[in-house]
This record gives sequence, structure tokens and C-alpha cells, in this order.
Amino acid sequence: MNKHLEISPEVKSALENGKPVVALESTIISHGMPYPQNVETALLVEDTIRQEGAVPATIAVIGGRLKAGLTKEEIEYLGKKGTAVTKASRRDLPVLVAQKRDGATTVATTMIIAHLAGIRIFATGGVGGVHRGAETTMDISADLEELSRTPVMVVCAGAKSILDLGLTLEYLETKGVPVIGYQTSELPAFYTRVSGYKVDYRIDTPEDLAAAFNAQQEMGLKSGMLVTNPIPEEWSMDPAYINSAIDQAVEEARQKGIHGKETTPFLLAKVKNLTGGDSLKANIQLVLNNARLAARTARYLISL
Ligand code: PSU
Ligand code: MN
Repeated sequence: MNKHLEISPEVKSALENGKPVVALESTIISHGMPYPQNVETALLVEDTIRQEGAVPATIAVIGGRLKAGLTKEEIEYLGKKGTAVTKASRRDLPVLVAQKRDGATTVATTMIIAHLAGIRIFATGGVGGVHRGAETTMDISADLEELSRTPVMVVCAGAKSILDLGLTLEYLETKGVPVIGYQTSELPAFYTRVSGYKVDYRIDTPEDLAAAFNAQQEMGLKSGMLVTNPIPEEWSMDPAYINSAIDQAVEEARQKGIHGKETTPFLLAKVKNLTGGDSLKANIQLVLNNARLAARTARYLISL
């Protein structure tokens, strides 16, 4: 086992006994939602995964240790510290580990640590992507690069239109990352079930998701797989309403010169304020929905 990795006793025993395990990220806790909803959601997501018969492994860097499986206290700690914790993508890991610091893991780093621990599937809300205006800013999330090189299945609710969805799909195509729609052939746009863009393949059951991922592994392709799971109908938001909030947020970020890793957290917080908190409610429900699908798929993955 990697010397920097620390697997919690519950996760370790599940992995050793061939039980299904689902990884979870921690940037969504520290930077993606406000306290205390962030901690409540993180714990609820863990419970949901347990109810579906799998073991949750929330991932973070704590005191320079790469942790797979956090205690309630550790989740509470990251949630309270919020944006004061370093948002840790691939490039942040060396210094955080060497200096024994804390880091909340993005999709990219959660994939890295999950893979080190032997966890094949990971549930989250949204992934990073190609930002609008990237043709001049070059703001492209390291999540996309990670999906091309680390063999973990990422279950998300699609990409929200703070990103350029068309360019995000082009980038994933170039990098050879399969984009799967769960029970849909349209790419879901996080808060809404529709985006106007098509996914590469529609797959309708957790068993078939597991089979596709397994085939990718058997061929030694090494890349990840992006599963996009639409927000449940009853929680989906009106596209015109949410997109106008997003447009306003993107424009304000541009005027204020927000850039780099601050962009995504800024936009999420802004959209939440502009929708009077409605976007947060939708966000929580879609994460729970992704956790359920990931847990069900994990149960098939272990039998393959
Ligand atoms: N999108 C969301 N919620 C989030 C994030 C993205 O709807 O919390 C977080 C995830 O951790 C993702 C990261 O990996 O933001 C991407 O940040 P960046 O665009 O700076 O790579
Ligand atoms: Mn970025």
C-alpha cells in the first residue's frame, strides 16, 4: 500500500472482503455547499450508500495523509473550515503531503486516492469541465485530464452550464473518455435533465454500467468513465430560470476578475444566492440520487 495512504478500518475491511465501496469527494463539502448543509448532506450521502448495501469512503487529505474513509468528526471539521481548507487538485498534492497540511479533494484528486486504495467507483454532484471563455482563459478543469488517465467510474449529474458543455464533451472525446447517460441519451445539465447535447451512449441498468466499466478495465485502457445521471424529475429546475441565474453569476465573475480555482466555488455560491437557496436543494437531491446509483453499480462491479 502507498505509504501516504490511510484507509479507514471500515473501508479496509470492506475492500479485503470484496464488499462494494463507493468513494465520495470532499471539495463538495468545503467549497461546494455552505455549513451546516454541507455536513448534513455528506453524512446523508454516506447513510444512503449504506442503505443500498455498500460502504462509503469519503476522501480528503488530512495532516498530509491521503485518507480513504473519514470519521464524522473529520467531515464536521472540513465542513466547518469550509473554504479555508485548500481545494486540492492533482497539482496540490505534493506540497500538501510534504507539509502535512489539509486538503479537500476535487473530482481529480478523489479519483487518484480512490484508485490508490483500490476503489473503482465514485459518486459526486458535478464534475469540472471546460469553462465558458476557455478559448482565451484556458480554464479547463484538471478533472477532465484525470478522467483520461485514472481508471475510476465517476457518477455525476452531468455538467452545469457555468461550463461550456459543448467544449467539455469535445475535450472528453479527444481524451478518450466515454460519456454515458443513465436512462437518457441527452447530457443532463446538473440542475436540469436536459442540455441540448447528446451523450456517447445510453445505458439503462446498473448492471450494464458495471459491465461497460469492466470491459474498459479488461482491455487495460486505463481511463475513467463518466456516468451522467439526470436529477430526479421532481427536483429538476426550470431551465430558463436557472440559466439566467448562471448567466448573471458568470458575468459577475468576469467583471470581478475571478479566476483559477476560485471560479467554480464563486459561481456555485452566487447561483445559490440568486435562486434564494433553491439551487442548493436541487444540488443535495441530485447528489443523493448519484450515491444510490453508484452503490447499486458497485454491487455489480464486485461480482465481475
Ligand atoms: N461542480 C459542482 N460542485 C462542486 C464542484 C464542481 O457542482 O463542488 C467541485 C468538484 O470538487 C470539482 C471541482 O472537482 O469543483 C472542479 O473545480 P475546478 O473547476 O477548479 O477544477
Ligand atoms: Mn479551473
